Amino acid sequence: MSKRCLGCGVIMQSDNEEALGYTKSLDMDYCMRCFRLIHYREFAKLPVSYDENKILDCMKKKKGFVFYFVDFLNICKETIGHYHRIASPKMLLISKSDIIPKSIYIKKVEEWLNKEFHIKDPILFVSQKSKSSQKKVLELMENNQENRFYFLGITNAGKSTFLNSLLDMLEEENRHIAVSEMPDTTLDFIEIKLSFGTIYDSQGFSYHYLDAEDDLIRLANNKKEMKPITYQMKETESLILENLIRLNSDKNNSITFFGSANLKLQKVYENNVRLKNNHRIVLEVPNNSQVVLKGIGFFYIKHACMLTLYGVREYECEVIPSFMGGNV
Ligand SMILES: Nc1nc2c(ncn2[C@@H]2O[C@H](COP(=O)(O)OP(=O)(O)O)[C@@H](O)[C@H]2O)c(=O)[nH]1
Ligand SMILES: [Mg+2]
Repeated sequence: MSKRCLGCGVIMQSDNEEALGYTKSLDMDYCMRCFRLIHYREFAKLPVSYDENKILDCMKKKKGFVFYFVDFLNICKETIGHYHRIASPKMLLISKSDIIPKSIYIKKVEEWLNKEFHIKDPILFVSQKSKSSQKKVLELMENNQENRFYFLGITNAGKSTFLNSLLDMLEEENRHIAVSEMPDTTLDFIEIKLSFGTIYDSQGFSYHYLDAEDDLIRLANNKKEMKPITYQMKETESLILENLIRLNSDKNNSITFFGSANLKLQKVYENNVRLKNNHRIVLEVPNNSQVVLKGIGFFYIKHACMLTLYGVREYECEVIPSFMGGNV
């Protein structure tokens, strides 16, 4: 039987150094790509892009319970859309909940998810740091009539990290899966057999996250509670996020950034031309909206406006009603 890499799930091979799954010796547990990632933190980008229909089609043939992960910063119609397309019994997990500011009332976020994203099934907030969320998921699995559990969700949501925390809890840390700050770390289903059933980690659904430098994606990967900063903006001012995005509201506005504190934001005046030559889009933003920059974070925009963004494509962002303000 072909052997799968414990880190990313692809079938291992020792013939082609350039192809996925390469290992010098088939006795190893990890392919070369995962070995280098785990030991030297070297990340090799994928030569191919994956297709979410592949996972959805695959799930049609499988019987089991799905835990669907979306991290708090990437909640939007595209990422939740895949959840609705899964026919199996399922539960939505909002991951990386450790970065949610304590001032945000979780119940309100839950109501917002019910109302705006039509989530009927229960929702759970989970994180690598929350032992209670890990216990809850273990309990759900132990008391479930299914004995196959699929960890699906968007790429980089923290699926493999969460599974590793469960393995730690069960004192099975020698079976860790490869994780990284970059999307596309897990490449296929990885099967972990446990006493109460089998967990399958997956490659995850890709989505239209912002095409940014690797270093920036790493910076955007927040490991601490967020401290959102609110900017009182005049119509003549713009906000610049790193050297990536420029944003301007055509009216005086109050704009709050939710994202990694490692990302620098700067206020500039109209006569500053930075990033103005980049691709430009104009969005109609209603009162109390969130503009999600997929893969990076989101801006809360208090007042209705026309918002100009430089450095972003239409499909890399979404305007959604916010859980802040008076929407919920
Ligand atoms: N703040 C925070 N970061 C996390 C958490 N879980 C994972 N991460 C980070 O998110 C990135 C992606 O994690 P990974 O498990 O590879 O995601 P996957 O693609 O869904 O399997 C890594 O940099 C992790 O350190 C969490 O609970 N909280
Ligand atoms: Mg993974």
